[in-house]
Amino acid sequence: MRLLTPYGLGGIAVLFASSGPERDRLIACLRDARNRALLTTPLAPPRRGALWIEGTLFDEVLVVDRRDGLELHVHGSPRLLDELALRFGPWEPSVSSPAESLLMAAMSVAQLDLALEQSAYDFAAFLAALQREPLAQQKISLAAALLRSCVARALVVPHRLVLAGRQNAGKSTLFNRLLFSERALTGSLPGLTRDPLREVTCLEGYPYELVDVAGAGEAIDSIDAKAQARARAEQAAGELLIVVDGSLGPTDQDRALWSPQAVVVVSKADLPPAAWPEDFPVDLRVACADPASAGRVRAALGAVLQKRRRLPVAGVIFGPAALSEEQWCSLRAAAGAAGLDSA
Ligand SMILES: Nc1nc2c(ncn2[C@@H]2O[C@H](COP(=O)(O)OP(=O)(O)O)[C@@H](O)[C@H]2O)c(=O)[nH]1
Ligand SMILES: [Mg+2]
Repeated sequence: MRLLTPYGLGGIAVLFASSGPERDRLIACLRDARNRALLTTPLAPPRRGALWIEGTLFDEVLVVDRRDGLELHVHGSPRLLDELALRFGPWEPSVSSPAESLLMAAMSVAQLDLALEQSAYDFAAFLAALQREPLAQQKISLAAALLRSCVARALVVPHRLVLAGRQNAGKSTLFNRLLFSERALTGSLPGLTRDPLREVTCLEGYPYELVDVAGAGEAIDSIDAKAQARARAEQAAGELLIVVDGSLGPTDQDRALWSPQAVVVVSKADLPPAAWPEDFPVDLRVACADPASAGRVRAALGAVLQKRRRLPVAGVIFGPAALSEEQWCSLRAAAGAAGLDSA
């Protein structure tokens, strides 16, 4: 049975049982308002019913009998869906390929272009054909597929960036601009950001998971101290976007956070700048206070990140590529078997 709506996100979930035994099994569990077997025929008007399983009323449902199967509208709670999955087998994916799922969920034109390009290929068939080539040719083809797939994966899997820097540096303001929304609380009061906030956005076509966390500084209470500890844990597990208040300059804490992978953004470029130490690299200077700066800030940071990650202009990649984890694993296994280093 397929789940046609996103798992656990809506008040109502739509399930689909295609014709045959799957449909019969479901119909056997349906009762009408008078507790009789629910009779339905393809293209009959939608009917209200009750879903009974093992003598228990599970849910009140809407039954839509379509030509190619039965649609069941149930309540969308994850708990109910899990119980139903136990009885009716695990949900089949409602889309048939990774390219198709990217097509449904694309957040940028570049992702959409990639999804359209990749849906014209059958990756499994491509990989099988490639493995029948003579070894020398196979190695060349696999190396090219690995390269394409690295770019494709960068277009599909959000790259995690955790904001870091002292309280009031402007982290949450930057986070909001990058998201085009007032997602995080901002202000001159220290300790405004507590639980880590995570959002995905596309910059120059590539997806990023941005994590806004509490800033480093004096903890005003035990809640703030815990928030700072959570921030350090997030920062230890992700690549850093260090935000430094340009009117104050970097602190020893900023220096301690720095690594060659970190991206340093100097905020408040509209204010008179502090003296800046020569040995502390800067990747970008921004003025974020005005929401109208969002487009500019997003484009500038997107370009810095794209260059840092050595990624091409986002879009089509001119050949079949691994989009899902599963495809990526099978490509790497094939490369390993052919004697290529795919790390
Ligand atoms: N002038 C100016 N003020 C800014 C800028 N970015 C942030 N601020 C202000 O700095 C203060 C702290 O910002 P916030 O984003 O909450 O800092 P956080 O503690 O690092 O998350 C707020 O009052 C912001 O309005 C900027 O680019 N220019
Ligand atoms: Mg904040």
